Amino acid sequence: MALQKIFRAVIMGPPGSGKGTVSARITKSFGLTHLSSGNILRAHINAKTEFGLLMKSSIDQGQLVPDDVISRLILSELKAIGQCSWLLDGFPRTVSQAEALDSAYIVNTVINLNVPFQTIKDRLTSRWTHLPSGRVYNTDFNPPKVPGLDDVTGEPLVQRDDDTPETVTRRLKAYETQTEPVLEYYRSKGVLETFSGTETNKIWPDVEALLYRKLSLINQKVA
Ligand code: G5P
Ligand code: MG
Repeated sequence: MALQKIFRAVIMGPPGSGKGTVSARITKSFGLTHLSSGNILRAHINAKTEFGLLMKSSIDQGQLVPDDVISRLILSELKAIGQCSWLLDGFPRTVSQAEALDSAYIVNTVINLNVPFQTIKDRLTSRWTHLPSGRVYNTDFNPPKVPGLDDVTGEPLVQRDDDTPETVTRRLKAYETQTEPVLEYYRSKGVLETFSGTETNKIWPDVEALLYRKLSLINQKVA
């Protein structure tokens, strides 16, 4: 669908709920620019920047990085991509981050993936990632064509340092205490859309239908 007016969306959900997987489908179908806070942080760590090295230990321990640091980083990335429709994945993750985003942009829609914690724990131990692009695979759900290699570049896949069972438990705890209040924040603004389930393939048609509806409305307003 061609976008005539700028559309700004956020995708939320616990670690491993499928934000990256659904974002890739949204990008393909609707052409929004995808910005993942986790991918940006991991790119810094991979490039061994001073900033990345500072953030690495929090991330490896399953803790959130400081609000002011991540808010500044994401707002400057958004400024850099300019006037285009975007989908933010992994940010905001605290009410303070949501307020920082609000001070600069109006968010049109928040997609919330509500996936049970037990489903998530099983998924993350079998996730493989292509770090440079952020593409994700799963040995059960969407295995790469050649085991251990990225489909597009043929480069090696790695397992994330924060995907160990102990760290996943800590990330889920951080989600409950720090991120769940953000759902209430967006609910009270009337922009929250929740999709519940255990399988991305069953959730996806509903997400796609919602976005068709929202984007048609936006395009009609412009016409
Ligand atoms: P991230 O990178 O934002 P998380 O923890 O929010 O990390 P994560 O782990 O990237 O989220 P996801 O994107 O929600 O998960 O899920 P995914 O990768 O698409 O899917 C997970 C796995 O399940 C994949 O292998 C996929 O193929 C598979 N899968 C998908 N659907 C199905 C299905 O239907 N069935 C099956 N069997 N499998 C499926 O953040 C990382 C860290 O960075 C810091 C924090 O330290 C954070 O812990 N950080 C921030 N800190 C502060 N504030 C912020 N805003 C921060 N953002 C990042
Ligand atoms: Mg992700």
